[in-house]
Amino acid sequence: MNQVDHDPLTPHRHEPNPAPPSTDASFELVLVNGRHLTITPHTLKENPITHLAGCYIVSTGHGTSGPFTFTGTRLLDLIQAYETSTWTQVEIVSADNFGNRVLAEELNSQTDKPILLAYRINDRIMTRQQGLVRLIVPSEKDDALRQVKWIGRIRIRP
Ligand SMILES: Nc1nc2c(c(=O)[nH]1)N[C@H]1C(S)=C(S)[C@@H](COP(=O)(O)O)O[C@H]1N2
Ligand SMILES: [Mo]
Repeated sequence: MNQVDHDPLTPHRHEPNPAPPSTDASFELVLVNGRHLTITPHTLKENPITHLAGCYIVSTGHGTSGPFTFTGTRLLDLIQAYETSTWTQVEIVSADNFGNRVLAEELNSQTDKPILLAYRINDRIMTRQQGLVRLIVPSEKDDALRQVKWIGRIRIRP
């Protein structure tokens, strides 16, 4: 299968890419009206800080590790900080074309274990190798298929 031609938002196989696609941890946020914003880890830190304890990385490549405490910005907080239009879902895609779709219902129903854009792990700055900026979906049970490392673009859909 040619990964470049593969739709990044359809189910993946567990073939984790171990190597960051670039050194730059900033990503694009695409709003419903088509506007593109650049979000850096520094920008994320201007939003409310959320900690998520007791998380595991059930990695197909490195085995299971954890528990970890991830720290970052709630995906919902980022959307609410910039998006003024009505939206139903969000696409999160890495620079190496690995992606995940998150629905508004999921974001609105997870209040004590929120979906996070993590930039710290166990209270240390997450390295680029570790996935900076890394999506954490606490409810997922599918061996880290939703833990998008190296987020490259977040697109909000109407
Ligand atoms: N950008 C990106 N994120 C990804 C992957 C990938 O290939 N690319 N693989 C996923 C899968 S299937 C797993 S098991 C974990 C592995 O995480 P680790 O490399 O930190 O162990 O990353 C997830 N996130
Ligand atoms: Mo995986």
